[in-house]
Amino acid sequence: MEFSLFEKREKPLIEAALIEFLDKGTYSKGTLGQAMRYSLTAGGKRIRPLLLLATVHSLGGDTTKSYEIATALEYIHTYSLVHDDLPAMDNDAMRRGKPTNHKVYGEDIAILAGDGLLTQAFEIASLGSLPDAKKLALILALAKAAGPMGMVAGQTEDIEGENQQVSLEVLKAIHEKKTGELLRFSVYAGGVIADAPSRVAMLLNAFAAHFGLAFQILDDILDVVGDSKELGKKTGMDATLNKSTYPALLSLEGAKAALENEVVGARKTLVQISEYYQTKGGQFDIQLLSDMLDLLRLQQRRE
Ligand code: GRG
Repeated sequence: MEFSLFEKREKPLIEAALIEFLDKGTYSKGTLGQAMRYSLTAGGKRIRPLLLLATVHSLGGDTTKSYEIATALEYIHTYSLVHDDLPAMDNDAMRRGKPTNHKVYGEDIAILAGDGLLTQAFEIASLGSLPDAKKLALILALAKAAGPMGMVAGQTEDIEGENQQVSLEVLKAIHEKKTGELLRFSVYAGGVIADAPSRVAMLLNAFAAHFGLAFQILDDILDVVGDSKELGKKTGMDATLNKSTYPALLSLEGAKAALENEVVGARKTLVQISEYYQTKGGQFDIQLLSDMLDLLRLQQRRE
């Protein structure tokens, strides 16, 4: 299936699920609920839930049982952006083309809205009709991916790396945690929901690692060459904060080559998954995830 068709079908369902769970919260009508809703509905690309659902679909799994965990994932991603934009962190005024949460609701409520999104994510992840053993495995993996061994650790290392040149190896390790872990979880969760055999789960993990790195390199490239209106946020922030990035360490051309390298690596793992199913029997729809990779590659060529 083409990703563009899949996205057309799934994105409205994701948007509906994001709001449905928010509306179930007793606090949803007050300022806290409004602040949570503001960032949830500010128009994100929904890459992580789409990647999760695309993984489930490509393995022939049931996407209808996946919305709780996909929603929980987007809640956590949204919280991370709200907190990342705070004055104590990146101090951003615009996100997704709109004023950041703290610019509208104040720092105190923005911090609490992030806390609310993070906590409610785990409540949502515990709902739905997946077997309890799968839910438990997913909740554990999500906590690890988002927590002090994953995204929070990456954000800490990123902050500590400001105003100093870090090596490419260190930069990669930061990215793997800060951005990579949630993307890796998206693909992992898809494999769990669709009962991927262990060999496929291993290959999916390799695919996700390449995808995550490609995604972050693209973000670094777009911060240099992207259009701030199109991106919905200020560009050039990495240079302002004196951050080590792929373009800073490798030059723009070097960063583009590194992105291409990750895309090629990711595609190889998809081919290996396809070959596995050809020999063992079973279907794998390679196009969906392959199309998502192409989107990463095309974005950096737009300028
Ligand atoms: C505050 C604990 C804590 C963590 C924040 C992910 C993160 C950690 C900060 C975001 C910083 C950043 C801009 C990273 C680059 C990659 C990235 C996560 C971009 C934003 O994700 P998209 O492109 O955003 O999926 P949308 O708006 O489409 O949801």
